[in-house]
Amino acid sequence: MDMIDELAGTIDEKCHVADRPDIPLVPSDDSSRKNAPTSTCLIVLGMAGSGKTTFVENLSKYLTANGAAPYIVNLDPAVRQVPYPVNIDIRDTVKYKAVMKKFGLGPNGGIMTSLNLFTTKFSGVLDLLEKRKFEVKHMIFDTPGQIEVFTWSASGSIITEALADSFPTVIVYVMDVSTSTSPITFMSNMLYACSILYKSKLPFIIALNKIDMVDPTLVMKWISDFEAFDVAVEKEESYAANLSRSLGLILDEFYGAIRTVPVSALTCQGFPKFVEAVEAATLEFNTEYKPEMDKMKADQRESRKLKSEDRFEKLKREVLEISTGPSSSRDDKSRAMDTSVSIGPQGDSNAKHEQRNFDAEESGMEETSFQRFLESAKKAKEIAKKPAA
Ligand SMILES: Nc1nc2c(ncn2[C@@H]2O[C@H](COP(=O)(O)OP(=O)(O)O)[C@@H](O)[C@H]2O)c(=O)[nH]1
Ligand SMILES: [Mg+2]
Repeated sequence: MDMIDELAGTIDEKCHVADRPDIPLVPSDDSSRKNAPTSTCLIVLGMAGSGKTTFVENLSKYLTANGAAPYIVNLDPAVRQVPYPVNIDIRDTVKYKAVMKKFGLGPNGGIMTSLNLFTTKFSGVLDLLEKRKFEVKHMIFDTPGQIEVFTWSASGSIITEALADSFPTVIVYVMDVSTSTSPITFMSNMLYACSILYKSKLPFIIALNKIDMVDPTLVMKWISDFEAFDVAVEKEESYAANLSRSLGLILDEFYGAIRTVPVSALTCQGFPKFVEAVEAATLEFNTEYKPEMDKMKADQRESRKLKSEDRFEKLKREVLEISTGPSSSRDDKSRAMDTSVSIGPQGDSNAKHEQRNFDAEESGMEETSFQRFLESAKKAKEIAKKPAA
């Protein structure tokens, strides 16, 4: 048993999800529910201290007060106290301090490794979510304080993709408005948001947080009007200001692909607008993202099939070259092709064997080129689309 299995073993014993008893459970295979809308997953991301946990806490209170208690998953292994009624808590599965000790890691490595370990058990989480998908309208995922642990790790991508494969999934980027009032920090925040949008390729909402502290009018203006941002950045005298100005022009396209909602996670100000934005993003997922993903998958299967046929033809021609020699005339080759059976069972099985090798090599390349294709197609779609902010 290796170290991960050993840890995962202990995980299962301790990991019993605190499934909230107040949400009634109706079997998801109930035929009357087949076409009912399922829960929307909200993955809450943002810089450390931007207010993710406070946002999840008060959004949960707000939704509960409006008759739709959400299902909440805490993915932050290092949080001391979870201030909301959590349904699945990573801390029940992985003990972050034990992981640090066992692997000799610092705090960030401990958080990252704990999330990786949890991800190895994520199919269990999906099973639990599946059972609840008709019972709750929103499934909310609070993520680790350090944003990069989720956004730039394999486990973050695996979790995001697994959720988007099963449920409408929306990224909620909590952005602290008080750290965005200078054009340069605003631009850094926006670049980060943009990188997450292009990486996740999912409907995206910016929750512009802490508006009880700082008036968001200026930042909202910069998002909707490049000229206003340009005027602000002109007052700055630095290389970063020049860079920000150029980036501002480029990111103008990106702003069209996102919804920005000013909120206060502390006072619940802006939450009704936020819930509306979630509804619009869910619709966008169902009508645009999902069909596109399904089409991409079908195209991928078709392209694999065509490539495979093409390769087989190529292989046949090569076998022919060998059997008839390079100087043979076209007719000779065709004849030899007709009698290819006469090459014998040995030749035939070699051909199949070679094709299998070829297939194995090529499928890796196809995977990469498909990813590239997917990204550029999605990017074009997102840039083209300009929903109202
Ligand atoms: N004034 C104000 N403070 C907030 C708001 N949201 C979060 N905070 C504070 O910001 C700090 C960090 O919040 P937390 O939710 O832990 O951030 P996280 O690291 O992103 O989870 C805490 O002191 C919160 O009380 C808000 O809307 N307004
Ligand atoms: Mg937090």
